[in-house]
Amino acid sequence: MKTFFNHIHAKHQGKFEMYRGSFVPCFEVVARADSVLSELQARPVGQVLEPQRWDDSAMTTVHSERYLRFLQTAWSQWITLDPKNVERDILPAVWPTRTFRSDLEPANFSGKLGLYSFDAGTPITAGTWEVAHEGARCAISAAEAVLQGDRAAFALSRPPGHHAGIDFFGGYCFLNNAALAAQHLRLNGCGRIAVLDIDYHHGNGTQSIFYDRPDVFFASIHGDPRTEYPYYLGHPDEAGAGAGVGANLNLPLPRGTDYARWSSALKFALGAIARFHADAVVVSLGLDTFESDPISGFKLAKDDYFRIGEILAKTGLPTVFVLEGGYAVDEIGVVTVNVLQGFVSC
Ligand code: OKP
Ligand code: ZN
Repeated sequence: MKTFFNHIHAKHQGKFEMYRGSFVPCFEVVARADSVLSELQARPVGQVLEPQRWDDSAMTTVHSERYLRFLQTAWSQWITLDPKNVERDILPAVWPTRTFRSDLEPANFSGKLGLYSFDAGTPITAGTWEVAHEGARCAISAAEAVLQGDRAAFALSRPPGHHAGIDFFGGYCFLNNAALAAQHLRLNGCGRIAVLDIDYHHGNGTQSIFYDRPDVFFASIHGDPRTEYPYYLGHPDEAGAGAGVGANLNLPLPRGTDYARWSSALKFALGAIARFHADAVVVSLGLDTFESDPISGFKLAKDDYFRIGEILAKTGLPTVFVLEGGYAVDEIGVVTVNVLQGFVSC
Protein backbone atom coordinates (compact mmCIF):
# COMPACT_ATOMS: atom_id res chain seq x y z
CA MET A 1 0.00 0.00 0.00
CA LYS A 2 1.44 3.36 -1.07
CA THR A 3 1.53 6.23 1.42
CA PHE A 4 1.27 9.80 0.19
CA PHE A 5 2.97 11.94 2.81
CA ASN A 6 2.42 15.64 3.31
CA HIS A 7 6.14 16.42 3.35
CA ILE A 8 5.62 20.12 4.22
CA HIS A 9 3.15 19.51 7.06
CA ALA A 10 5.45 21.06 9.72
CA LYS A 11 4.81 24.51 8.19
CA HIS A 12 1.37 24.41 9.84
CA GLN A 13 1.50 24.44 13.62
CA GLY A 14 -0.96 26.49 15.61
CA LYS A 15 0.17 27.87 18.95
CA PHE A 16 -2.99 27.88 21.08
CA GLU A 17 -6.67 26.92 20.99
CA MET A 18 -9.42 28.41 23.12
CA TYR A 19 -10.53 26.00 25.85
CA ARG A 20 -12.73 26.86 28.85
CA GLY A 21 -11.86 30.53 28.78
CA SER A 22 -8.12 30.23 28.30
CA PHE A 23 -5.65 29.47 25.57
CA VAL A 24 -4.19 25.98 25.78
CA PRO A 25 -1.47 24.51 23.51
CA CYS A 26 -2.88 23.01 20.31
CA PHE A 27 -3.53 19.26 20.33
CA GLU A 28 -3.13 19.00 16.58
CA VAL A 29 0.69 19.04 16.43
CA VAL A 30 3.51 18.32 13.99
CA ALA A 31 4.68 15.35 16.08
CA ARG A 32 1.47 13.45 15.16
CA ALA A 33 2.39 12.97 11.51
CA ASP A 34 6.06 12.42 12.36
CA SER A 35 5.04 9.61 14.72
CA VAL A 36 3.07 7.92 11.92
CA LEU A 37 5.90 8.39 9.42
CA SER A 38 8.55 6.94 11.72
CA GLU A 39 6.40 3.91 12.54
CA LEU A 40 5.81 3.38 8.81
CA GLN A 41 9.57 3.46 8.30
CA ALA A 42 10.01 0.86 11.07
CA ARG A 43 7.16 -1.36 9.81
CA PRO A 44 6.70 -0.55 6.12
CA VAL A 45 3.49 -1.35 4.25
CA GLY A 46 4.74 0.05 0.93
CA GLN A 47 6.46 3.04 -0.62
CA VAL A 48 6.19 6.53 0.91
CA LEU A 49 5.73 9.11 -1.84
CA GLU A 50 5.15 12.82 -2.23
CA PRO A 51 1.73 13.75 -3.60
CA GLN A 52 1.26 14.51 -7.27
CA ARG A 53 0.55 18.02 -8.58
CA TRP A 54 -3.09 18.45 -9.56
CA ASP A 55 -5.07 21.00 -11.41
CA ASP A 56 -6.89 22.68 -8.52
CA SER A 57 -10.09 23.36 -10.41
CA ALA A 58 -11.66 20.18 -9.00
CA MET A 59 -11.42 21.67 -5.48
CA THR A 60 -14.40 23.87 -6.25
CA THR A 61 -16.52 20.73 -6.62
CA VAL A 62 -16.17 20.33 -2.83
CA HIS A 63 -15.43 23.86 -1.51
CA SER A 64 -16.88 27.22 -2.54
CA GLU A 65 -14.72 29.61 -4.53
CA ARG A 66 -15.13 32.45 -2.05
CA TYR A 67 -14.06 30.18 0.82
CA LEU A 68 -10.95 28.97 -1.05
CA ARG A 69 -10.09 32.57 -1.93
CA PHE A 70 -10.43 33.54 1.73
CA LEU A 71 -8.21 30.70 3.02
CA GLN A 72 -5.58 31.38 0.40
CA THR A 73 -5.36 35.11 1.28
CA ALA A 74 -6.15 35.03 5.01
CA TRP A 75 -2.54 35.32 6.19
CA SER A 76 -1.69 38.27 3.95
CA GLN A 77 -4.91 40.03 5.02
CA TRP A 78 -3.92 39.42 8.65
CA ILE A 79 -0.42 40.92 8.15
CA THR A 80 -1.93 43.90 6.36
CA LEU A 81 -4.08 44.63 9.42
CA ASP A 82 -0.94 44.99 11.56
CA PRO A 83 2.62 43.93 10.66
CA LYS A 84 3.09 42.73 14.26
CA ASN A 85 0.49 40.05 13.52
CA VAL A 86 3.27 37.86 12.03
CA GLU A 87 3.90 36.76 15.63
CA ARG A 88 0.27 35.79 16.25
CA ASP A 89 -2.04 33.07 14.96
CA ILE A 90 -5.43 33.96 13.51
CA LEU A 91 -8.42 32.84 15.61
CA PRO A 92 -12.04 33.87 15.10
CA ALA A 93 -14.12 35.33 17.93
CA VAL A 94 -17.44 36.28 16.29
CA TRP A 95 -19.81 34.13 14.20
CA PRO A 96 -23.10 34.54 12.35
CA THR A 97 -25.42 32.31 14.39
CA ARG A 98 -29.18 31.97 13.75
CA THR A 99 -30.99 35.12 12.45
CA PHE A 100 -27.73 36.61 11.03
CA ARG A 101 -27.00 36.69 7.31
CA SER A 102 -24.33 34.49 5.77
CA ASP A 103 -24.95 35.33 2.13
CA LEU A 104 -22.90 38.54 2.33
CA GLU A 105 -19.16 38.41 2.86
CA PRO A 106 -18.16 41.23 5.24
CA ALA A 107 -15.34 43.55 4.13
CA ASN A 108 -13.93 43.39 7.67
CA PHE A 109 -11.37 40.61 8.25
CA SER A 110 -12.83 39.44 11.60
CA GLY A 111 -16.23 39.37 9.94
CA LYS A 112 -14.95 37.21 7.10
CA LEU A 113 -13.09 34.95 9.52
CA GLY A 114 -16.24 34.24 11.52
CA LEU A 115 -18.30 33.68 8.39
CA TYR A 116 -15.94 30.92 7.27
CA SER A 117 -15.46 29.09 10.60
CA PHE A 118 -17.32 27.50 13.49
CA ASP A 119 -14.93 27.32 16.45
CA ALA A 120 -12.06 29.07 18.24
CA GLY A 121 -9.89 25.97 18.34
CA THR A 122 -8.54 26.09 14.80
CA PRO A 123 -5.79 28.69 14.35
CA ILE A 124 -4.69 29.80 10.89
CA THR A 125 -0.92 30.29 10.64
CA ALA A 126 1.44 31.54 7.94
CA GLY A 127 1.72 28.03 6.48
CA THR A 128 -1.86 26.86 6.82
CA TRP A 129 -3.03 27.32 3.23
CA GLU A 130 0.06 25.74 1.69
CA VAL A 131 0.00 22.80 4.08
CA ALA A 132 -3.74 22.14 3.90
CA HIS A 133 -3.47 22.29 0.13
CA GLU A 134 -0.59 19.80 0.02
CA GLY A 135 -2.53 17.55 2.41
CA ALA A 136 -5.51 17.62 0.08
CA ARG A 137 -3.17 16.63 -2.74
CA CYS A 138 -2.09 13.59 -0.68
CA ALA A 139 -5.72 12.49 -0.44
CA ILE A 140 -6.33 13.03 -4.16
CA SER A 141 -3.09 11.20 -5.02
CA ALA A 142 -4.18 8.25 -2.85
CA ALA A 143 -7.53 8.20 -4.67
CA GLU A 144 -5.68 8.32 -7.99
CA ALA A 145 -3.49 5.34 -6.99
CA VAL A 146 -6.67 3.35 -6.36
CA LEU A 147 -8.10 4.47 -9.72
CA GLN A 148 -4.89 3.21 -11.33
CA GLY A 149 -5.53 -0.23 -9.86
CA ASP A 150 -3.95 -0.26 -6.40
CA ARG A 151 -6.11 -2.13 -3.89
CA ALA A 152 -5.58 0.58 -1.26
CA ALA A 153 -3.59 3.73 -0.54
CA PHE A 154 -2.97 5.93 2.49
CA ALA A 155 -2.93 9.73 2.71
CA LEU A 156 -0.65 10.69 5.60
CA SER A 157 -2.02 14.21 5.88
CA ARG A 158 -2.21 16.83 8.50
CA PRO A 159 -4.10 18.97 9.27
CA PRO A 160 -7.16 16.67 9.30
CA GLY A 161 -10.17 17.44 7.11
CA HIS A 162 -13.49 15.87 8.11
CA HIS A 163 -14.89 18.86 10.03
CA ALA A 164 -14.32 21.26 7.10
CA GLY A 165 -17.47 21.96 5.10
CA ILE A 166 -18.19 23.54 1.74
CA ASP A 167 -17.28 26.98 3.09
CA PHE A 168 -16.05 26.67 6.65
CA PHE A 169 -13.08 25.52 8.73
CA GLY A 170 -13.09 24.25 12.32
CA GLY A 171 -12.12 21.24 14.42
CA TYR A 172 -8.48 21.63 13.26
CA CYS A 173 -9.68 21.14 9.63
CA PHE A 174 -9.52 23.46 6.59
CA LEU A 175 -9.88 21.39 3.41
CA ASN A 176 -11.94 18.20 3.49
CA ASN A 177 -9.35 15.66 2.36
CA ALA A 178 -11.70 12.66 2.49
CA ALA A 179 -14.42 14.49 0.53
CA LEU A 180 -11.86 15.56 -2.08
CA ALA A 181 -10.69 11.94 -2.42
CA ALA A 182 -14.30 10.73 -2.76
CA GLN A 183 -15.05 13.42 -5.32
CA HIS A 184 -11.88 12.57 -7.28
CA LEU A 185 -13.05 8.94 -7.46
CA ARG A 186 -16.53 10.05 -8.57
CA LEU A 187 -15.21 12.35 -11.29
CA ASN A 188 -12.92 9.64 -12.68
CA GLY A 189 -15.14 6.65 -13.19
CA CYS A 190 -16.40 5.35 -9.83
CA GLY A 191 -20.17 5.54 -9.80
CA ARG A 192 -20.86 5.04 -6.11
CA ILE A 193 -18.57 5.87 -3.20
CA ALA A 194 -18.85 5.19 0.51
CA VAL A 195 -17.09 7.40 3.02
CA LEU A 196 -16.63 5.54 6.30
CA ASP A 197 -15.64 7.91 9.10
CA ILE A 198 -14.16 6.16 12.15
CA ASP A 199 -12.68 9.21 13.86
CA TYR A 200 -13.94 9.71 17.44
CA HIS A 201 -15.61 12.97 16.37
CA HIS A 202 -18.50 13.13 13.94
CA GLY A 203 -17.39 14.20 10.45
CA ASN A 204 -19.88 17.03 10.19
CA GLY A 205 -18.09 18.59 7.21
CA THR A 206 -18.11 15.42 5.11
CA GLN A 207 -21.72 14.66 6.03
CA SER A 208 -22.85 18.15 5.04
CA ILE A 209 -20.91 18.13 1.75
CA PHE A 210 -22.66 14.94 0.59
CA TYR A 211 -25.95 15.21 2.49
CA ASP A 212 -28.18 15.54 -0.57
CA ARG A 213 -26.12 13.24 -2.80
CA PRO A 214 -27.41 9.75 -3.69
CA ASP A 215 -24.02 8.72 -5.15
CA VAL A 216 -21.91 9.17 -1.98
CA PHE A 217 -22.88 7.21 1.13
CA PHE A 218 -21.59 8.66 4.40
CA ALA A 219 -21.36 6.38 7.45
CA SER A 220 -19.88 7.51 10.75
CA ILE A 221 -19.16 5.89 14.13
CA HIS A 222 -18.44 8.55 16.74
CA GLY A 223 -18.89 9.88 20.25
CA ASP A 224 -22.52 10.85 20.85
CA PRO A 225 -22.84 14.53 19.87
CA ARG A 226 -25.16 15.13 22.84
CA THR A 227 -21.98 15.09 24.91
CA GLU A 228 -19.11 15.14 22.39
CA TYR A 229 -17.70 17.66 19.92
CA PRO A 230 -18.95 18.86 17.40
CA TYR A 231 -22.31 18.74 19.29
CA TYR A 232 -24.54 20.10 16.52
CA LEU A 233 -24.49 17.24 14.01
CA GLY A 234 -24.06 13.45 14.01
CA HIS A 235 -27.40 12.28 15.45
CA PRO A 236 -29.05 9.01 14.39
CA ASP A 237 -32.03 10.68 12.70
CA GLU A 238 -29.81 12.37 10.07
CA ALA A 239 -30.51 10.12 7.08
CA GLY A 240 -29.77 12.46 4.13
CA ALA A 241 -31.88 15.01 2.23
CA GLY A 242 -33.68 15.08 -1.11
CA ALA A 243 -32.14 12.59 -3.52
CA GLY A 244 -29.66 11.68 -0.77
CA VAL A 245 -32.24 10.29 1.67
CA GLY A 246 -30.96 6.90 2.83
CA ALA A 247 -27.32 7.68 1.96
CA ASN A 248 -26.29 8.94 5.41
CA LEU A 249 -25.79 6.77 8.50
CA ASN A 250 -24.79 8.01 11.95
CA LEU A 251 -23.90 5.53 14.69
CA PRO A 252 -23.19 7.58 17.83
CA LEU A 253 -21.82 5.69 20.84
CA PRO A 254 -21.40 6.76 24.47
CA ARG A 255 -18.14 7.73 26.15
CA GLY A 256 -16.43 4.63 27.49
CA THR A 257 -17.37 2.44 24.51
CA ASP A 258 -14.97 -0.53 24.15
CA TYR A 259 -13.90 -2.54 21.10
CA ALA A 260 -16.67 -5.16 21.44
CA ARG A 261 -19.42 -2.56 21.12
CA TRP A 262 -17.49 -0.35 18.68
CA SER A 263 -16.74 -3.25 16.31
CA SER A 264 -20.39 -4.28 16.15
CA ALA A 265 -21.15 -0.73 14.97
CA LEU A 266 -18.36 -1.11 12.39
CA LYS A 267 -19.89 -4.35 11.09
CA PHE A 268 -23.32 -2.68 10.92
CA ALA A 269 -21.85 0.25 8.93
CA LEU A 270 -20.08 -2.14 6.55
CA GLY A 271 -23.33 -4.04 6.01
CA ALA A 272 -25.02 -0.79 4.99
CA ILE A 273 -22.09 0.06 2.68
CA ALA A 274 -22.39 -3.39 1.04
CA ARG A 275 -26.13 -2.89 0.49
CA PHE A 276 -25.34 0.51 -1.08
CA HIS A 277 -23.16 -1.33 -3.66
CA ALA A 278 -20.24 1.09 -3.34
CA ASP A 279 -17.48 0.80 -5.94
CA ALA A 280 -14.84 2.15 -3.54
CA VAL A 281 -14.47 3.23 0.09
CA VAL A 282 -12.78 6.28 1.55
CA VAL A 283 -11.93 5.70 5.22
CA SER A 284 -11.65 8.82 7.37
CA LEU A 285 -9.07 7.21 9.64
CA GLY A 286 -9.12 8.96 12.99
CA LEU A 287 -7.08 7.25 15.72
CA ASP A 288 -8.61 9.22 18.59
CA THR A 289 -10.76 6.18 19.47
CA PHE A 290 -7.61 4.90 21.21
CA GLU A 291 -7.95 4.49 24.99
CA SER A 292 -5.16 6.96 25.84
CA ASP A 293 -6.34 9.75 23.56
CA PRO A 294 -6.21 12.97 25.59
CA ILE A 295 -9.41 14.56 24.19
CA SER A 296 -11.65 11.56 23.46
CA GLY A 297 -13.61 8.90 25.35
CA PHE A 298 -13.55 5.46 23.67
CA LYS A 299 -11.54 2.53 24.99
CA LEU A 300 -9.96 0.81 21.98
CA ALA A 301 -6.62 -0.90 22.68
CA LYS A 302 -3.53 -1.05 20.44
CA ASP A 303 -4.15 -4.58 19.14
CA ASP A 304 -7.78 -3.81 18.29
CA TYR A 305 -6.48 -1.73 15.38
CA PHE A 306 -5.09 -4.84 13.61
CA ARG A 307 -8.62 -6.29 13.72
CA ILE A 308 -10.06 -3.07 12.29
CA GLY A 309 -7.65 -3.29 9.35
CA GLU A 310 -8.58 -6.94 8.76
CA ILE A 311 -12.31 -6.20 8.87
CA LEU A 312 -11.90 -3.31 6.42
CA ALA A 313 -9.91 -5.55 4.05
CA LYS A 314 -12.78 -8.06 3.98
CA THR A 315 -15.04 -5.59 2.14
CA GLY A 316 -12.95 -6.43 -0.92
CA LEU A 317 -13.44 -2.84 -2.11
CA PRO A 318 -10.71 -0.46 -3.31
CA THR A 319 -9.92 1.58 -0.21
CA VAL A 320 -8.46 5.05 0.32
CA PHE A 321 -7.32 5.72 3.89
CA VAL A 322 -7.15 9.37 4.90
CA LEU A 323 -5.61 10.32 8.25
CA GLU A 324 -7.91 12.40 10.48
CA GLY A 325 -7.52 12.87 14.27
CA GLY A 326 -5.60 11.05 16.98
CA TYR A 327 -3.80 13.04 19.67
CA ALA A 328 -1.95 10.42 21.72
CA VAL A 329 1.22 11.52 19.97
CA ASP A 330 3.48 8.73 21.30
CA GLU A 331 1.12 5.97 20.15
CA ILE A 332 -0.63 7.34 17.06
CA GLY A 333 2.06 5.89 14.79
CA VAL A 334 1.68 2.39 16.22
CA VAL A 335 -2.13 2.34 16.09
CA THR A 336 -2.23 3.80 12.57
CA VAL A 337 0.26 1.27 11.20
CA ASN A 338 -1.60 -1.52 13.03
CA VAL A 339 -4.69 -0.70 10.92
CA LEU A 340 -2.67 -0.62 7.70
CA GLN A 341 -0.78 -3.85 8.52
CA GLY A 342 -4.04 -5.57 9.49
CA PHE A 343 -5.44 -4.53 6.10
CA VAL A 344 -2.48 -5.66 3.99
CA SER A 345 -2.22 -8.99 5.87
CA CYS A 346 -5.64 -10.03 4.46
C1 OKP B 1 -10.73 17.06 15.38
B1 OKP B 1 -10.79 15.64 14.82
C2 OKP B 1 -10.39 19.90 23.20
C3 OKP B 1 -11.81 20.30 22.79
C4 OKP B 1 -12.19 19.73 21.46
C5 OKP B 1 -12.06 20.15 19.04
C6 OKP B 1 -11.77 18.74 18.68
C7 OKP B 1 -11.51 18.59 17.20
C8 OKP B 1 -11.22 17.17 16.80
N1 OKP B 1 -9.92 20.63 24.32
N2 OKP B 1 -11.74 20.53 20.38
O1 OKP B 1 -12.06 15.11 14.61
O2 OKP B 1 -9.97 14.68 15.51
ZN1 ZN C 1 -11.42 13.39 16.04
